[in-house]
Amino acid sequence: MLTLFELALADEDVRPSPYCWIVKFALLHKGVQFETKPLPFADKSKYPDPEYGKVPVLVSDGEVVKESAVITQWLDRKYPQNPLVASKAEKAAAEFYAAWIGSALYPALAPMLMMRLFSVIAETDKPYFRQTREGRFGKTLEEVAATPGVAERAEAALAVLAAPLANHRYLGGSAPNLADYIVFGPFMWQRLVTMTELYETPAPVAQWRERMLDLYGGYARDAKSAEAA
Ligand SMILES: N[C@@H](CCC(=O)N[C@@H](CS)C(=O)NCC(=O)O)C(=O)O
Repeated sequence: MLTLFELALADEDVRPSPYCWIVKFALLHKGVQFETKPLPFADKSKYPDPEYGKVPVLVSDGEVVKESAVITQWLDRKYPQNPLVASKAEKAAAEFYAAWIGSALYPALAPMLMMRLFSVIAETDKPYFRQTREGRFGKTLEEVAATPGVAERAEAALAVLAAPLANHRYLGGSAPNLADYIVFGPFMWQRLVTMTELYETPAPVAQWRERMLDLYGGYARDAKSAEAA
């Protein structure tokens, strides 16, 4: 059995970590059985590798595999059927999208989501969350939430994503591949923190989002959101 460790909010059934969503989709793509286990943000002693202190971590028969990109490569080696990336070109495209979400999408989404996320994490995690995130941003969570122009920034980023999605059902072409799962991570992060529409989504992106929610028996659509908690 494969065990995926992921972060949980105050309601342990709410699991929005975007990098964990990449791995969940990769596991579903492979069709392998897996279980998920919740972890708190702050208490690293509960982590399979406390020193690493991050998720996703996948444990397989005592083997501990860390970091989403390493895990997806490990999955393609261990389960060669139905590759997540079928060629070097697909791998290069996935790497491009990973960099794009980091430079274009997260900087726009994070200010919109940080305070909302803070309000739905466990009380015991709040001091740790505030300290680490404020250290990362170099300002208070309240100041981060007041960042101007983030909806416009998200819309500009999604206009780029709409270009391939206007011509293809998935970033992987006619079927989803790792690029889709990487880009969908931030969308799940947002969806499980808030269902509120925070910006205008171009039609090709909105339609792709619905297709992603429907994959694998509606696995992502059925995921519990903090607003339902
Ligand atoms: N580059 C890593 C990023 C992992 C990461 O940032 N994980 C976050 C959750 S999405 C985390 O573990 N945070 C723990 C913390 O904030 O202490 C990957 O791709 O796996």
